[in-house]
Amino acid sequence: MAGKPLRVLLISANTEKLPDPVFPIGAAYMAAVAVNHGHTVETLDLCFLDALRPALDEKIRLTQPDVVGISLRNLDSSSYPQNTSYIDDYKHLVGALRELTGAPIVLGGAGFTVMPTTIMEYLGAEVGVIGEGEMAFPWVLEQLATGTPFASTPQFSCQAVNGGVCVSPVTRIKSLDTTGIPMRQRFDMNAYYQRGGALNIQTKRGCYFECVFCSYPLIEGSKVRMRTACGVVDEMQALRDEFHIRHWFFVDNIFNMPIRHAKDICEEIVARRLDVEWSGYLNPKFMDDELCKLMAASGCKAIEFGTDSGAPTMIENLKKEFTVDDLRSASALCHKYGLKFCHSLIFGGPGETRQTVTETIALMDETKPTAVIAFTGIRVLPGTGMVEIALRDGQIDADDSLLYPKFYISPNLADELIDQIEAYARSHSNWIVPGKGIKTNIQVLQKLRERKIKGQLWRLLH
Ligand code: B12
Repeated sequence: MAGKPLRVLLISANTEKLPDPVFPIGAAYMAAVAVNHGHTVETLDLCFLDALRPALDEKIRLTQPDVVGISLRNLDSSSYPQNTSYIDDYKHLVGALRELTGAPIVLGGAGFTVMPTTIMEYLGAEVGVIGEGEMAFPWVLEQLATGTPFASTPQFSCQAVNGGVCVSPVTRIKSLDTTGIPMRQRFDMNAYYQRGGALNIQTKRGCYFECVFCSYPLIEGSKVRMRTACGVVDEMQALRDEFHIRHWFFVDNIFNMPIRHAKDICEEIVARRLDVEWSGYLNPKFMDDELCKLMAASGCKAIEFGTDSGAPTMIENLKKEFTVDDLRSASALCHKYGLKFCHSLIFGGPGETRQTVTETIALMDETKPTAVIAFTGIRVLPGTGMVEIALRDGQIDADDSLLYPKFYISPNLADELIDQIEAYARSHSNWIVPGKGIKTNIQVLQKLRERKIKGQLWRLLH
């Protein structure tokens, strides 16, 4: 390490508790990387705080940080019409930090990466790290420790924004087995395990699909990079042995693609008789008998399919690369192996009509998922294909920063769609509609967690 070791304060700014509080795995990765580069790291998690200011005052007083890193996971709840934007809370946090310390602020995280320059302009930080932080964060710390001005190098590109700088690695990490594992102990694992029902773990990064609304390839790249099954299961085993963590969520964009990698992970869990339970996002196309059998044997208790629509026209319009038959056969395999599953839907995309809505609902009736999570309206994110479509259909302005959420709803339907979905969900007890607060009552969910129920709560629906 060049320069003196820095005192780094890492703040996880996420306070969202729906559908569950999720462990700040990105910030835990950053804690590990900073410590491994010789810095000292203190953390502050805003998720379960009653009040920000007293906790922040105390933390700054005790740690006297040289640098403050803030992990920004979410911009908003992405649900419509009921929506929560977190941007003003982040502004408030940065304002409070400015009153308490002169330490430079480094922003990072998935939410930040979705619109880095806009956030830099709004929050006014010294540095923002775009994308994965394992290479860039230590470099940023080194520049700060040595007082070196930020300038692009062959490894990092630097862009001046609003008096600060956005740093992005020129290439993504090739071998994820060398990045180190998250330093989870720096956050309250137990609180998340009790109140969120699981911890999270990553087996790969990247997504090579191009769904029209989706930011995943922008955040993690379009090339899929995988960890070895052995490395992943070592991580699970260590947490099981030391902290009795048995419930996991695989945070991969798509757990079962490549399908061979998913099978390797399941086989490794089975071979070690790990006795864990897990869930994750899956794609209906990459499902076969062998995988489902292995998933069931390795403790898979719940599958979330990123289905989005069950109507052939909409599947095409959203640029999803599977078919209605894939949805049928994936659902049938889940029934065969007793795997609880949910279809996550987004109604109102480009070209949605009453007819396509009816087709999707009919497919839900036919495939009989344990639960359906229905979003109405698409949160338009910069850099995705939705920007052009929303501009074309007059739903956003060309100069809209999209910092506060704008939702696209097919002009064929508008608000009538929300009423239709709401009415359907109210008469079908396995439908969850976040934008209408249907089955998202946080007190009810928390009561279930108090009864020590682990895993995905939608599994309990009928
Ligand atoms: C898995 C996932 C979920 C799972 C989480 C399960 C769990 N137990 O963890 C579930 C389904 C529950 C979920 C729910 C939600 N999610 Co989600 N989710 C994801 C997903 C696919 C992966 C997140 C993840 O864990 N990545 C792995 C970690 C290691 O990566 P990371 O946190 O980004 O950290 C890296 C970098 O960002 C960086 N970094 C992170 N912090 C910092 C800090 C500093 C200082 C630095 C330098 C770098 C840095 O380095 C890290 C390591 O490389 C992302 C999409 C994506 N590909 O990122 C969406 C994503 C994070 N989710 C999103 C949203 C909106 C939500 C919900 C609000 C949606 C909803 N209404 O249900 C909720 C909120 C839940 C909550 N309580 O916060 C958005 C957030 C952006 C936005 N649009 O606002 C994303 C980006 C998807 C999108 N639509 O664009 N989600």
